[in-house]
Amino acid sequence: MNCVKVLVRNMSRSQRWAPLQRVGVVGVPFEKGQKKYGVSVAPAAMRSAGLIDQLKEIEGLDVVDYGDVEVAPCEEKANVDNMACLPQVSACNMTLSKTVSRIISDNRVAITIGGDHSIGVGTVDGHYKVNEDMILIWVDAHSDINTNKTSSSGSVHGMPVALLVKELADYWPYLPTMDWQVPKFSIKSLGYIGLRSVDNYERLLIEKYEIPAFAMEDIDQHGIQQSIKHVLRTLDPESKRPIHVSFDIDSLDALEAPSTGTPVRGGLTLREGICLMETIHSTGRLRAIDLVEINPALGSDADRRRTIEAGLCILKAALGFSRRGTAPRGVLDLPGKINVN
Ligand SMILES: [Mn+2]
Repeated sequence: MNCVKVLVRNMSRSQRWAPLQRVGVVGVPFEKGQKKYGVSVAPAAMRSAGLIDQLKEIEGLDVVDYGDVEVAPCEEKANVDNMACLPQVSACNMTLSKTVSRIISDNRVAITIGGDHSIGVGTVDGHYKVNEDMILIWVDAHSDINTNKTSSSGSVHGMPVALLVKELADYWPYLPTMDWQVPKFSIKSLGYIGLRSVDNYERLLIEKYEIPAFAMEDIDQHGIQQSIKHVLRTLDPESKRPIHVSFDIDSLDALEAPSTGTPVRGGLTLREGICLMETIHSTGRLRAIDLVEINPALGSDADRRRTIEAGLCILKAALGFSRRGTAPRGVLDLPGKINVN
């Protein structure tokens, strides 16, 4: 009796959560959330490395390219202490939020190619506006949850999580130009994977709010697959909420992805990154992926190629590419059909 019940429940769940085979890609050539030149070139570099065609090669995947978000020059000055280029960050994210909302409303997985990680404000804001029950998996060497008061750099790419969550709204001063973004997402729906460079105040917040955070030593202990499964179970015990993955390429070890602005050694191997994304794909509930902080201007040609290739592997793993290979559909039925004639 119990076995039958479990089987029926599992069947209905898998029917309900078959992976969405439709994706929309948007590029964000934006780099004002940090200080190094080059991360804005990543969408063009990813496209010329074959991003769209490689996604189209995944069996059954319907890919639409929504182009790049227009990043208008922003002359507006807004004086907020220790927060560089806030008006530019704000303007870009406002447009991006609308685009991500549109892609998800079109019943597609939103794939956003950054750009620096400040664009996570726009992608999560846009996703949340369509799916208020979404959970957020932040895959990163850093926790990106500083405010302008705790940041040592003043770069907004270290602050997007703190801007997004409602529980930290009171930690911020009034932010001119940011009125469009009202933080409603709850810190209780956030989990981390890959941490290994966390500031003191960031650690305080992770502990205060009991955020499921798997730093590299936790991944060493439990393995990547059990780590992500634990985070997903903690945030969503009933396995029913849409998933947003914000993937910073610096979560990978600097040997795997050297062309990035703030590399940290001792990170995820590419295989762990692939396994992580395959596990998330297998839930059928992935609805948005950000791939950020690839900087093709840093390092040698080989570094640049290796980093872009790693990014492509991560995206493909998230969208159903199988390392085992995929047999063409229907071919095994052919002999029977041929015999009819
Ligand atoms: Mn980041």
